[in-house]
Amino acid sequence: MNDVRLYVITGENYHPGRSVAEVIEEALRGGADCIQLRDKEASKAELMEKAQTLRELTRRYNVPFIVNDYLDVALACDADGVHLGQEDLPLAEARRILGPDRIIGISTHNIDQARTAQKDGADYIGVGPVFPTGTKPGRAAVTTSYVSEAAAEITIPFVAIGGITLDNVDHVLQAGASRICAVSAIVGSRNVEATTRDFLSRIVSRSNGA
Ligand code: 3NM
Repeated sequence: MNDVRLYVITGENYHPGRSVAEVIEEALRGGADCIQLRDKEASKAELMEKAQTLRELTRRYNVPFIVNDYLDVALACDADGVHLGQEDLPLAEARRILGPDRIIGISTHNIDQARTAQKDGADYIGVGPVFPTGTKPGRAAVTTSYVSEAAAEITIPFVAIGGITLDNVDHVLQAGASRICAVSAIVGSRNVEATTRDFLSRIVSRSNGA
């Protein structure tokens, strides 16, 4: 996860009438360098089909592929890893099932959760939601101050997530994030490839000290 700069998560509600494969391929063409399948509505069979499609696609672009929530789907499609929430299977059990080589990411919403995830052997953490977001309603925004805390203390890679758009991404980068994760601002945009490219150039210019 070290090299990841722009992590894109699927959100099919944001692109009615277009397939997840089509939209994610545009993000990959724009330079997304990690992809997560997140679908809280699909049946396991549907999820498996999407996972296989995205697995093939991400392999072609040589980009890590992560499955949200479901270890069985991740293993069955040979994903690179899983992403788990605070309420999901504990990290130690997930590690036992997945082995040492697959990536395990954990959502964190405060610095204590981040410390715990790091101590327990997470490969990366999510830090968010930085801003209020309709993609994960009902969860309070942690603001850029949690991004700064994580940047000061956490040594494993972290991705800032939640309500991040081209209008506010510079604040998140200024607060210390070097990896950005987004759903709606990318998969819901009119030109997914161009928007991905714009996000990436902001991230890269910030990490070059611009
Ligand atoms: N996890 P958007 S925020 C999936 O804070 C997810 O753990 C979050 O979507 C967390 O880019 C979030 O559309 C939603 O705001 C991100």
